[in-house]
Parts: sequence; C-alpha cells; structure tokens
Amino acid sequence: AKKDKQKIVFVLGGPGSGKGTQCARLVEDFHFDHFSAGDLLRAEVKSGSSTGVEIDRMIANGEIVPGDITISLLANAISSSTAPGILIDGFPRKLDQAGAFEKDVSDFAFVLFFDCPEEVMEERLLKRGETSGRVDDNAESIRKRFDTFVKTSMPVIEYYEAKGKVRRVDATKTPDEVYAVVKGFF
Ligand code: UP5
Ligand code: MG
Repeated sequence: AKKDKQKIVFVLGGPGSGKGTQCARLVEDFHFDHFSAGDLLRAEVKSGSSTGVEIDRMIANGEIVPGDITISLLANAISSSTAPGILIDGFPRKLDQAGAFEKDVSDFAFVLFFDCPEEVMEERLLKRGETSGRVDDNAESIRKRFDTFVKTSMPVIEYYEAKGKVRRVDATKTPDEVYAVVKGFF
C-alpha cells in the first residue's frame, strides 16, 4: 500500500555532500527511518545475490543501477516502517526512476537538497577513502560519480525545483551549521 506522502522526504545532493551525516542527526532527533539507496545496494552486493556482482561494478563506475532493483529494495524497506517520517537518501538520481517511484510506491513531501561544490566533495571523499573501504572512494570513481551527478541527477533536482518541492541547504559549512538549517525544514 502507498504510504502517506507527508512522511517521505528525498534527501539528494552530490557524492560526499553530507546526505548520510545529516540523515543520522535527523534520525536521532526525530526518530525517522533512514533508508540510503546506496547502503541498500551495497548490502545486496555483500549478500552475494545473483545481481550483486553487476551492482558492484556499476557502483565502482559511478553508474546508476537499474531502477527496478533500487525501487524494489526501497519499497521493501519502506513497507515495514512505522516511523513518523522516512528519509530516502540518495534516490531518485534519474528522472524516470523518480517518476516510477511516485507512480508505484509513494508520493513525497519535499526534496532536501545539499548544495556543495565538487572541490569540497572531492576532498571529503578522498579523505573518507583512506578508511571507508568503499569501492567508489578513489579519484577515478569520484570523477565518474560527479559526471553522473551533473548529467543525470541534477535534472531530477531541477525538475522538482520547478515544482517548488526543493529545500536547498548550503552544505559547505560545518556539520553543526548545516544541521541548524536542515532541522528548520522539519
Ligand atoms: N562530511 C559530511 N558532512 C561534512 C561537513 N559538513 N563538513 C565536513 N565534512 C563532512 O559524508 C561524506 C564525507 O564527508 C564523510 O567522511 C563525512 O564525515 C564528511 P556523507 O554524509 O557520507 O555524504 P553522502 O552525501 O552521504 O556521500 P556518499 O558518498 O554516500 O554519496 P553518494 O551519493 O556518492 O553515495 P550513495 O551511497 O548514495 O550511492 C553510491 C552509488 O550507488 C552511486 O554512485 C550509484 O552507483 C549507486 N546508486 C544507484 O545506482 N542508485 C541509487 O538510487 C543510489 C545509489
Ligand atoms: Mg551516503
């Protein structure tokens, strides 16, 4: 069954813009559920499922995994949620996937958009790459992730912006400063 749209927020922004960091704070303060599409896909890789190898390759290349895979992982996670709000982190990154989610899974309240220049995101990701173990936290993958974000994912944000559904945050500040703005949207 479709969920009440007021409960769902899409959390978007470039690679390393701070989506996960800010979602963790919202979870702590508001007891929302937080579903990261990237985390769900990485769990799928780890599980050794038949699609895992291909998903891993796509993530390392900064490519967007086919929507039916991501949407079914998200729909499954959402279906068992009883939290007062649901944060969908890192999805939708492609217009057709946004449309499919809205049609088949749920409406949503708004997009929380973390606006951050590439040089800031790159520095954060290279630093995190020293310890993260993520297959895509290296200079080559980061360049591909940025490219996909600009070409394919920014149009999603622009599409919802034109509909007045985007709440934009300057993500270059400290996590505390960013969160002070984020909190104000809830
Ligand atoms: N950090 C955070 N905030 C900071 C701040 N204000 N000041 C200084 N440092 C800050 O943060 C990144 C790093 O920066 C951390 O070290 C943090 O401490 C520091 P984080 O909160 O992790 O940022 P986030 O935006 O979540 O970065 P992430 O790397 O997770 O973003 P991506 O969008 O690249 O990754 P995601 O996991 O969403 O997707 C990975 C891949 O999965 C995609 O490239 C794609 O291949 C695939 N995917 C799909 O195919 N479909 C989907 O729908 C989703 C993903
Ligand atoms: Mg993340």
